[in-house]
Amino acid sequence: MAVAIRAEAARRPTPHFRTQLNASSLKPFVDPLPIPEIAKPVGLRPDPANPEIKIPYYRVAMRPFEAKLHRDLKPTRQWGYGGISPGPTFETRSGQGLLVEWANELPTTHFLPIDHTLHGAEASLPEVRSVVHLHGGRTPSESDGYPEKWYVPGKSATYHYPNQQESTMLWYHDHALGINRLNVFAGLLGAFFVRDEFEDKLGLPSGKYEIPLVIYDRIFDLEAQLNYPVSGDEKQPWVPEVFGDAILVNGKVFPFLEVEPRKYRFRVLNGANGRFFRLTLSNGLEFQQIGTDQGLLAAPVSVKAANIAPGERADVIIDFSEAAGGDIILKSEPAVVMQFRVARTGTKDTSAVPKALRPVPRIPETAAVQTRMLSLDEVDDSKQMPITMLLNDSHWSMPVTESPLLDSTEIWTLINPTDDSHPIHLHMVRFQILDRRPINAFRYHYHRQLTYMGPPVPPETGEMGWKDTVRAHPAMATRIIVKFEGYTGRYVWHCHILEHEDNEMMRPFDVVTE
Ligand SMILES: [Cu+2]
Repeated sequence: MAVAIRAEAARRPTPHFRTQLNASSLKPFVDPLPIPEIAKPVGLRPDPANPEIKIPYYRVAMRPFEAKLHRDLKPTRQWGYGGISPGPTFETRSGQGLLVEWANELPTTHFLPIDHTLHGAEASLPEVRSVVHLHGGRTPSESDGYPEKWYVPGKSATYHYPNQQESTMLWYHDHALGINRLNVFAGLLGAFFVRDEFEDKLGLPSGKYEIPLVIYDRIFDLEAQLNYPVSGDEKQPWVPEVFGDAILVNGKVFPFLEVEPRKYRFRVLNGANGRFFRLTLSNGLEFQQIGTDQGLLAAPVSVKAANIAPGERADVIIDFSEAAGGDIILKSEPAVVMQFRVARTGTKDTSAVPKALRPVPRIPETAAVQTRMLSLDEVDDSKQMPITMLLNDSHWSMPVTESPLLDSTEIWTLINPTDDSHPIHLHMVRFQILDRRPINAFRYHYHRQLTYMGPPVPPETGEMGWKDTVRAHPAMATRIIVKFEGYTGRYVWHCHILEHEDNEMMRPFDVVTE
């Protein structure tokens, strides 16, 4: 047996970073923007919450595939839900539950560099493991995709999504402990829309005028293969962040979209491992943000830029009517993202962007029964290189310390003495951002003394809606107010920079009844 294991280890290629393709050498805007297909149910099954009722049943297999990501690139090996990346888009209705069998039909060896020194990715475990999480879903604990509930090729799990929540854009992606960053980089992500009557009645641009934009960055080698960076230490290939120079939208590098001179609704998701996007239009055109992670804002806000960190969504309206016949580039300085080619004429625009969207009543701070001070920590080696990232100085495997009561409201203060902005995501719940307040990061890091250095800063206008992911900026204490409604059971909260999440920046929490 020992001999067999050694032979297996010898066969495993040593992780190394191959010569990188310079993505700026690729001609931009030569591929049309793909629109991922809509997922289709394969039948009906009894609702686990009420077996009298039958609800749609989907089966989605994770499979390896190859696809051309740019006109001038050879096909790239990827892993995708339904054999595409992004995977099929779910179109669902609020309150109408569904079942998804997520089948792992991946190969048994990984093609990206696993770091076996990370917790949950030990060499004794199967290389290829997967579990699916619906980000932003108010989902029962057993269907939430707990990171330790991974399963291997040949196995599947059937999850129940009750969709008891307001209309918004969710997304599904891999969440397997210790290799989540690699599985998502390989292509395991997709969009999931919840619709409701309230939103239908607003008359927002819809049908072919409502388009998902799933944006992420990748690095390629000279053979157009995914080139996940490594540290140089072959035993510990983990790197603290990944920033690719190729920006993909819906699976194509720097695509273009032909639009009519009218309003469009774009449902934007940052699906990157670690890159933050600050989306602007090349002509300085303002656009309207109408929603954020968990749904519509109270009113549209005019913005010149939309900031979205990994995991966050922005619901935006771009009106191309003043730009008929022109080209507009969507950018995230210094990179280009994609191009809009505006036709000279189009059909009559009967869509509306009402001045009032959906009321977002602010949760009063007095509603909170508990305030938790939670630190975001980076542990460095003697050369100031990060070794691990922690939440509240705690490792994943330590006992649960956050056990909010079901239906209670809490304030979580995320104290960030590090140099990075960490997008912090709580599963199952939605929350509001109260404020961010500058702190003395040095004093907090070394002495655990919290000293404020200025007054609280209110959230950005585009952050005033319901959120599930918040940018906790460096040298700031970011406060969120959360009502733990939905389900009891075990969930997780974590940094959505996937390299951080995989290296301990994730913790369980329990929603309890007493
Ligand atoms: Cu982080």
